[in-house]
Amino acid sequence: MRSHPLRLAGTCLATASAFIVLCSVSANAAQPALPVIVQELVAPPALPPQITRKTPARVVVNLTVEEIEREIAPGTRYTFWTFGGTVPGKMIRVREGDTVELNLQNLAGNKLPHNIDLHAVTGPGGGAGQTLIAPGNQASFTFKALAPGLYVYHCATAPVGMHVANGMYGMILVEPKEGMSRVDKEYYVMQGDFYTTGAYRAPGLQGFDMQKAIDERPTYVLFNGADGALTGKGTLTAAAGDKVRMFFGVGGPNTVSSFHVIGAIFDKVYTEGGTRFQENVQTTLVPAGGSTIVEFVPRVPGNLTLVDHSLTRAFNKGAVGLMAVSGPERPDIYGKGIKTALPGTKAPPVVARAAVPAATDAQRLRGKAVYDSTCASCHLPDGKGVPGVFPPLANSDFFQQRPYEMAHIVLHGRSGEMVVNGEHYNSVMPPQDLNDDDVAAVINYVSTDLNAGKAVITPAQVKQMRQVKAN
Ligand code: HEC
Ligand SMILES: [Cu+2]
Repeated sequence: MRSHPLRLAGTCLATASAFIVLCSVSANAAQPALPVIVQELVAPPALPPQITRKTPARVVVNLTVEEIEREIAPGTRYTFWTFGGTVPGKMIRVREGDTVELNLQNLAGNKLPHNIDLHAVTGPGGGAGQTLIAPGNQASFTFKALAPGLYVYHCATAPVGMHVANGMYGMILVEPKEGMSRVDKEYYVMQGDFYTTGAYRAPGLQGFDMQKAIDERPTYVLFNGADGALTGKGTLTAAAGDKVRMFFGVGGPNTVSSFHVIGAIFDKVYTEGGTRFQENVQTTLVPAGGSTIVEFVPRVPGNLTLVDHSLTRAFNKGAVGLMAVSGPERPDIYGKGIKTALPGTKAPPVVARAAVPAATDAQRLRGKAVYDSTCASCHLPDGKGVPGVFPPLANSDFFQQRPYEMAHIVLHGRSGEMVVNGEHYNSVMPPQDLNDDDVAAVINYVSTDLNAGKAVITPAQVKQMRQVKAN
């Protein structure tokens, strides 16, 4: 696209109307061609690095639609439809004024047509029409990123709610021309609601339940497409004093998020992913198909917990994530606390204990099944836990001191300081939604198989214990 001044000069002389047309083309052609940059796509919660460029570019984005079966929860599988093989889809990062060349491939092995609608596009459909393709095809279209902001993209193929519910969303960040302030850590997290034929954490391969989706009764509400994506090995990290920036979006299709980080106050919230920010915010509301950019500085060590503050989603549908913060204790900011009984208060009544028969083979198998599907995601399949994050259940001195009482923790959850095998933990274990038989089976399994102990509790005792509030 080099300019040819001689030829253009000649053409401009032709006629009055040709003068206008051809000379405006020549003005375009005279601009130097934009440098071409191929976007490097990475899996969430990572994202492309901050842009240092001060001039526009043509950014080439190669996105592949992949329909893949994988775990939605430990022991539960689901067929996700994805942009780039991940939920959310790989994050795109460009600069205001860039021209984006979006190349979409629908793999031949896929079953359905798909497309992409990017909220960063100015124009009808956001690219949906240009990119609608059957399996085994590719589509390409370009758009100019006119306005800075954090934008959701998603599949817009009918039934759109179903394509989105199966994981077809991601985000594109259009950085303002002047760039963004430097931070120490950036993370990319998206919330989505999922509708499976079986109940929450029902094992095996689950189908999509259209009626639940229409009724807006999600089985799962998840961060980054899996129950436990941001806990255990997926726990986010930061050091005390780090400037943390989080790009948070909601793919939906239906729920909005009351996004909150337990133990942090957002210094800045770029509400709805736009240009202006609010300061000192506890919880920010993020619409379906919308986003927010939050910035905060963790100051004390321990685990921060990401939640949708519509809390049964967090504790009963999976919308929980962790950020492990390292650094020295700061009692001036966050005191340890002292707990004592009120004068004259007796110890709480102890639940009467009958002799516990040895577990049968069936009970032990049941205990292992419950463990693998419910506990292993945090405490790990071998029960060794994650130092400083999830305490070990295998050879745990804490467990062995009062194995019977551990059913309290499973029934009612637990939070706060604890020391297991000399290591400090200060986190949250949500109450586990299990029946009396399963609680007894899993506690006995942890006792016999992970701690070389004996069976310690019966379902009847678990039932009694449900009445007693945990402390
Ligand atoms: C979402 C993650 C998560 C799940 C799922 C979970 N736990 Fe925990 N668990 C924790 C955390 C975090 C702690 C530490 C809580 C604290 O710091 O107060 C903990 C503590 C414990 C403890 C006491 C400490 C120890 O290591 O002995 C026991 C016992 C326990 N969990 C048992 C279970 C059992 C049994 C299950 C499955 C039925 C289970 N947990 C499922 C996160 C989890
Ligand atoms: Cu689709």
